[in-house]
Amino acid sequence: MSTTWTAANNVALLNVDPQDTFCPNGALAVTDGDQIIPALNSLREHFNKVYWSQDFHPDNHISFASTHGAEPFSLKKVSYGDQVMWPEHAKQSASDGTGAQFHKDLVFKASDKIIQKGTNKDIDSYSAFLENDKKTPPRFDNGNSLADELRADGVDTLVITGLALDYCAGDTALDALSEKFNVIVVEDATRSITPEGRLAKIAQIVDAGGIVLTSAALQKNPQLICA
Ligand code: VGL
Ligand code: ZN
Repeated sequence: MSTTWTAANNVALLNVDPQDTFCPNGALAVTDGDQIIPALNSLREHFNKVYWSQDFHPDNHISFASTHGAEPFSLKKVSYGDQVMWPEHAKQSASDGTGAQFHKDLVFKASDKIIQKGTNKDIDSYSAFLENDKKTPPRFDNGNSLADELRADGVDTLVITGLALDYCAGDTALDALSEKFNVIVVEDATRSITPEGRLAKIAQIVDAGGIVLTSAALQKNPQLICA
């Protein structure tokens, strides 16, 4: 058994929204959200290809309760369905707990790629593959969607972590499966907004063909993603 391994070149690590705004003291704090940071830093040592998504909202975003004078966490009908009214979070214009910056302890490398989402004022985007209208993909500056970019980079398998599993990390995993990527979610490298939401999302991911395991299980079975 090897103690050190590197994921094959068709496998990428995708860290979804590990941002201050979703950590304790953030505007949309996920319980213990910051506790995933060491796991993300350890995991990345095993990957040549690392992708990130960043929730990145303009002021007066459609998902903000304040935009509509609505009660936070209520539901509002919008053109693409029911939209949760979130507290202002992940704002491009801020750098406090309502800002969009990544957690400061995360390790980034020059070769990492970041896809920003939720940049359209009128459509929220939980998934890094498709906005909540389930039609429009967030795009890199080169015009590629995340699926386009991954395919161009020779990636067909994603190891997914991040915040929150019941919303953005989970919806990203489900859309990755729809796009025919193989998906492994590292359970303990995620946290969730609600426990019920977490269980429901895990069931959906497994149902759709995804694998959900712990980082300990992955460390013991690196052949799952090694050449
Ligand atoms: C998220 C709600 C609103 C997330 C983002 O990253 O899970 N959740 N915006
Ligand atoms: Zn958001």
